[in-house]
Amino acid sequence: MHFNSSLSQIESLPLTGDLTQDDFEIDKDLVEVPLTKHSGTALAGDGSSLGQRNNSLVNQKSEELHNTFLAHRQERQLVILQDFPDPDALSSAWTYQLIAQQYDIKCDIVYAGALSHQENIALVKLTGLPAQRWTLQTLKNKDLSSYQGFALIDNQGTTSQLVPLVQEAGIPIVAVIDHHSIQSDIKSDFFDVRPSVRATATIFTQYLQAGLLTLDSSINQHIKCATALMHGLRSDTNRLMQAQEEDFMAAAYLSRFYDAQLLNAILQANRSKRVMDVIERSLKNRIVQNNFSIAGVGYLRYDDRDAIPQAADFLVTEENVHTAVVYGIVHDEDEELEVVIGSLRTTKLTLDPDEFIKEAFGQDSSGRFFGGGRTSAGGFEIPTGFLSGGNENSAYAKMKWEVFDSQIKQKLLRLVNPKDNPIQSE
Ligand SMILES: [Mn+2]
Repeated sequence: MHFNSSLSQIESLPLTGDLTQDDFEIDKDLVEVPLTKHSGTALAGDGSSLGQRNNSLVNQKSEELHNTFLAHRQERQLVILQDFPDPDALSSAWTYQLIAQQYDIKCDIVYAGALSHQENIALVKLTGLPAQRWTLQTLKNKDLSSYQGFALIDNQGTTSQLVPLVQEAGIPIVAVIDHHSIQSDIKSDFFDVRPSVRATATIFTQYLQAGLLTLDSSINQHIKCATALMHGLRSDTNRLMQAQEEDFMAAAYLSRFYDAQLLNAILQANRSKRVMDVIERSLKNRIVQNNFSIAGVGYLRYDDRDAIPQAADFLVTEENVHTAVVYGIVHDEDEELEVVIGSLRTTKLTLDPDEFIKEAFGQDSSGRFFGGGRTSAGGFEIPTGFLSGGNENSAYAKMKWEVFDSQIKQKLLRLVNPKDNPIQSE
């Protein structure tokens, strides 16, 4: 794929950052101007460049989001993240909250699991990012009737334990903004899911550029939010190595506002000993076949869950390996929760992690896939169901691990070595 945007097209990107809180009539016009200007080009087909088509889509989506916020003025909303939110999700949710504030919409950013990666903890602490952990227990004690809607950012509701309960409480879904492949047929007032974009932070930066919020270098919170977005964008693009034109354009815009020193401080966060131990186990246990590296790491504490993607990140750096899959059984004693969690990382451009994981593990009895992905990364979660718990009996715990380990390996190796397919050979 090559891009043919000339400098003049780059310059023609609208930077109409003039939305003000008091003047929505003018705002609407501002957002509409670039839309009419570019819509003709977008429909032209052959002659239109990628840059222009994106431009027109961004303007259209920004205007739709503006109108959605207008229609929901003065509401209170929940912004629900995946159970283990990453920098892309956290920074994008914060941006959503800041944009929504201009419409007198108050947002609470919530996640059910834990901030497990050391960089995520550093991000939240150092920027003061306003995300709250709401366990299922917290949710039960909350008065949800004060919320008039909820938004899903960097997910589509399939990776959060909170979503089914919030839906049961009758709270309508207002917005879905994500870059993962379509995971379900969820309906919302505003829907912007673009799997071709490498980071949700890119989508949000585009909203900022289209004028939904004017970043101001003299506002500390804006600097911190821009830094968080830069971190989200970098971490979802493997430090920009998998970034494409629009991600670079977004990073270029953020470079005017972000605090490089603060970003450096976030990236300097050290791994805990337990994360190092999981990486060690993944190295010991890995099997490499057909350029796939597969490692089961046994049992992990809930708070160390993020060691799994970090181990996969590490295993994929081995010579002759293009794809790494690492998985383990994660248990949370407080919540009596036990689930097999896995991460896939690939540098192979032709391997679609979403397709691979769906093909390998299939769906549960209600038709829900055990996992999915985006460009170069994917993940899965398989409940241990009736087999969960009882781990104080070490013989049982060992047997259980061996069953899950063998079953996951069989399912993966069926795709890795189509010739060894146990089903076909019968
Ligand atoms: Mn993301």
